[in-house]
Amino acid sequence: MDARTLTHLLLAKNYKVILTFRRNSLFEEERIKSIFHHNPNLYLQLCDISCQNSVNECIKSTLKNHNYINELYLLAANSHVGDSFKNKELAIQVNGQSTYYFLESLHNFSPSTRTYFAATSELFGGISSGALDESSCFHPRSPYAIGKSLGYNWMQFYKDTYGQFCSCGILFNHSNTERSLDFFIRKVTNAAAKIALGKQSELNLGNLDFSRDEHWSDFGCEMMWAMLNHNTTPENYVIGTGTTHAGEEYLDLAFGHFNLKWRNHVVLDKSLIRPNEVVRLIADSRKAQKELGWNPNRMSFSRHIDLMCSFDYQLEQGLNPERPKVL
Ligand code: G4F
Repeated sequence: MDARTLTHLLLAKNYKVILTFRRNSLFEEERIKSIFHHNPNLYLQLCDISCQNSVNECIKSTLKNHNYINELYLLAANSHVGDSFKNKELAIQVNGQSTYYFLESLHNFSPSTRTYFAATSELFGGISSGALDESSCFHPRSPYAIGKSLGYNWMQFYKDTYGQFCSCGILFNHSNTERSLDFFIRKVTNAAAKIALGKQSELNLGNLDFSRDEHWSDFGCEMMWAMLNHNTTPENYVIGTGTTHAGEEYLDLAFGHFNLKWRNHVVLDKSLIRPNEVVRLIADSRKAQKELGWNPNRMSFSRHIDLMCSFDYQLEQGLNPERPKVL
């Protein structure tokens, strides 16, 4: 989701964007290029981020073909927290150790490249009260978050030791219509749309006793760019709205959009409950507000859910909705 959203944003700024992709049995290039309407500034580069040799080759061939890499955004991850409990070592490799491969390669071949790493509020592990800022303690509760904490520490290491420009965005939950269907918010908006259309009657969910601080992804991606472009000092920033929403509030708004009652449709599925859970997340983003111009109140949560519900309703009708253009 973030790579797609950020690519839209960078292409609109006339950047030349090189997207890495992993080889698999399907031929992916055409599909990826068509998402961006075959923009001539978009290039694709094969890379398996779990393999040091592949990352090295990727950096070297990008430098050979394009001469320089001004900015590198490390967004690729196994981003499903629940899934990481089943694939623990992969979560460490992909979400953490891959950061070392890129930073070491840049150290050797392109030390002036500015690097962004997608850190996450999952690092904090959640708290019962109060808001979390850049100085709050980390308490990772999943293999996903343990991997991300490794990546975060590699960023600090290359910044402190070699003076590389390394900036971490500690983004709280974020989503837009490019969120995949296995994340709570999109699973809920999409299911509500399908139920409204009579295409589905039940929705299986796990734990509802959580709350999250959720922003529209396009706004968070603007901050990723700002972190690498605002001044000469690399810093880490918390990005969130400062308000938190309970699981049931997501359901109330999404089902309410279609005049439905979620209690008539939601079924508890124990297999979706995680072995350990981040219960409550809320951001203190004052540093980003002051230094990057982050506006935590740019979109209300109800509008956020409405936009996703409207998109999913059109999608489930077989239409081809455009991603919402929001200001
Ligand atoms: O939508 P989720 O899977 O997102 P989660 O775990 O908060 O992580 C997201 O945000 C992080 C930033 O804070 C990112 F780092 C991460 O990559 C990802 O984008 O789950 C949200 C909540 C959880 O408490 C989960 O237990 O929803 C609960 N939940 C209940 N039923 C479910 C389901 N989550 C999912 N994915 N699917 C369910 O059926």
